[in-house]
Amino acid sequence: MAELVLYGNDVSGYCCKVRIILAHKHRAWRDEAPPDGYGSPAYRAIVPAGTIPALVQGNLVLSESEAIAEYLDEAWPDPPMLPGDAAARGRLRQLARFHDSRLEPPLRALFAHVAPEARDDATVDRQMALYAQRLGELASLAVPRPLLGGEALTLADCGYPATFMLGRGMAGAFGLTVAMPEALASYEKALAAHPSVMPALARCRAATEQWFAAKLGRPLAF
Ligand SMILES: N[C@@H](CCC(=O)N[C@@H](CS)C(=O)NCC(=O)O)C(=O)O
Repeated sequence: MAELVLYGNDVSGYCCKVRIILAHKHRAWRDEAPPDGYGSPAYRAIVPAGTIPALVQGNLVLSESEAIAEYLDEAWPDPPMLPGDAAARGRLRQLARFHDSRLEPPLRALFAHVAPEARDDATVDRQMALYAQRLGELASLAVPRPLLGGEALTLADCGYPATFMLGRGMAGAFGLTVAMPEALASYEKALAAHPSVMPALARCRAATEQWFAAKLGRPLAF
């Protein structure tokens, strides 16, 4: 079987998501940086969308972390990460998509505002309020037991560890606190302690700490 190559970087939460799934499926893979950076002509010659993460396996080139996630789950069904009947699977997909389309975007909108000299305080307040609102919506949508699908890690869980960590970093960078709904606080702890999550999250955290320190001109603990 052709080798799995993951194009990405360490700071991207979407790459972290895919690394968690690869680890949970006990897959060996090779990490590659996009040649000349993501979005470059050299990278687009390999991955037309120009985004990271992308998974390449022989002739197969996949971008979009959700497509990669579902491919990995179908190609290596053990352990199953989208278990249950159609309704259960629909709920898990809903929670996975909620991460990508609702929870993470308010934080992404703040990337350009972390450096103090480039910061717009009104944008920071608006996007951090939106992030807090979306955490509340997630707490209404989900019943972690302790993970979103119960005891076992599912595809619904894999985007959240890096984004919860990034949310804490953003709050720390702006001198704010984000009130984590109680159910999500225990969920975050359960995720961070999961053996398939820990290595990918540690790697993402180290890169994110460096990124914040470079933008802020000082170390940031979060
Ligand atoms: N929906 C995409 C989001 C991935 C994404 O936004 N990646 C960023 C880096 S974290 C990227 O490649 N940005 C380059 C661009 O948008 O051109 C996925 O799930 O893979």
